[in-house]
Amino acid sequence: SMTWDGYYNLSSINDWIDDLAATYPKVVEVITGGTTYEDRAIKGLKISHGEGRRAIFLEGGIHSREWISPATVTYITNELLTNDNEDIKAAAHGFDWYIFPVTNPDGYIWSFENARMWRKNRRPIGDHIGVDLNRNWDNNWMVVGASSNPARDDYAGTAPFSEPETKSLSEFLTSIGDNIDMYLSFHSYGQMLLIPFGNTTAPLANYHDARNIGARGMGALSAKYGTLYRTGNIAETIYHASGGSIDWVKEELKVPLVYCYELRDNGAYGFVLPNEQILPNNLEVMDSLLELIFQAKRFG
Ligand code: 0X9
Ligand code: ZN
Repeated sequence: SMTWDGYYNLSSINDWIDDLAATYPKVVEVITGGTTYEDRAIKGLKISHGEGRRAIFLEGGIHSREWISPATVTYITNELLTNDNEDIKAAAHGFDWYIFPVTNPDGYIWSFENARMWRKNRRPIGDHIGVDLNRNWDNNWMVVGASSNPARDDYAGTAPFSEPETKSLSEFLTSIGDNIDMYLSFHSYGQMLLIPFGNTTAPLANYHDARNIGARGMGALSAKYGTLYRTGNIAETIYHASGGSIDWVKEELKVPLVYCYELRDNGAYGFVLPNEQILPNNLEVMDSLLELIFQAKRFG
């Protein structure tokens, strides 16, 4: 089992998913969200306490150097399965949960074993390696804040969904899309909760509800340690960038609530967030998630 006092490599996370399915066979199912360039499974799990529930989708680790993302997603998973708190149990039982802690497995291994700051996948493109999987989705592909230069960290790929990871994960998403109430993508760093779209500051149809719900969630996040998050439109709050996962999920799958967390910190340690901050981060994000769910119900 995991203790979240350090970061776990891909095989530890994948073994842990198998352990959960063995421990909770009636509730946990191992699922595959697709396949990577290096032919690894994008391994995840579905938590379900019965038929007919709406779903929440958690996407972690699409940028491999953002290690706090899989750490957060695995922690949430564990809480949903083990915590006896009434609110957590209600969330766990009230929804189907589709959870992928590491959606860029090839990159995650590369970041652990070879280059800590690796962000992209590992597909060779000419003399360079890797596509930014958060620029490769088929929504406003290559419109803004994305590069056509494979040497760059924000290289968008050769075409929309040119990458096996985004293509196969998007196909999995399409298969369940109608059921999803909320989609959360976990990144670091910067302490923000981002709302589509990344190509424009023009508000999406339910922007004001999404922002209200999000801001209340971030209020709950700050209660424990005073950590402050900013909530708002991607283009306004961080920068213009298109081809990201949440934009596609919002526009193509019409999922009502989609958010991108930029987790701790504010730049003191950046992507290399110290071990001591993993649990505090996880605890405050868990508080925010429960509040997001609660507020989403209030706003219908
Ligand atoms: O640039 C990104 O992909 C994200 N920031 S990060 O520092 N983690 O790389 C922001 C993603 C939000 N943008 C869209 N979904 N369009
Ligand atoms: Zn990121």
